[in-house]
Amino acid sequence: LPEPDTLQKPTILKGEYLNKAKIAEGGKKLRKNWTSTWVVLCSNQLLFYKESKQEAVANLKPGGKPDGVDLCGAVIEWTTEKSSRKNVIQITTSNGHEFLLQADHFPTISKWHDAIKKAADSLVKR
Ligand code: I3P
Repeated sequence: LPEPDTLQKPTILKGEYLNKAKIAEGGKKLRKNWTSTWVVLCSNQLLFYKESKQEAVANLKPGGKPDGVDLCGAVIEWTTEKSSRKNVIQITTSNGHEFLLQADHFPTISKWHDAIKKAADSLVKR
């Protein structure tokens, strides 16, 4: 299967299923809808796929185009206020999109928190 263009950027953290909810778009609040998504971290963006590459291959279809989040200027923080769930991080992009990412397994989400924060911070310092 051909690689989507976005996957040719250096991958920092390989795919993993996380729970995701987009809660605001351009500063406007959205109705929360948690879905499981395959998350891939590249140098300057976070990609959300419907399913992992293995599953796409197994289902004999291309992986599909991911949704991308530009991490330049994004703020990543733990939140206990935006959800009743445990282990939730919030990503606020420079254009006012807000996402929540969550995993029941704390070390899993903690690893993503640190990696996304590091990626975003490195983009700011340039
Ligand atoms: C939402 C749903 C979410 C919940 C959210 C509810 O209801 O139960 O799971 O978020 O809480 O509004 P609905 O399905 O009717 O839209 P959490 O699981 O993150 O708590 P919220 O309104 O406090 O964000």
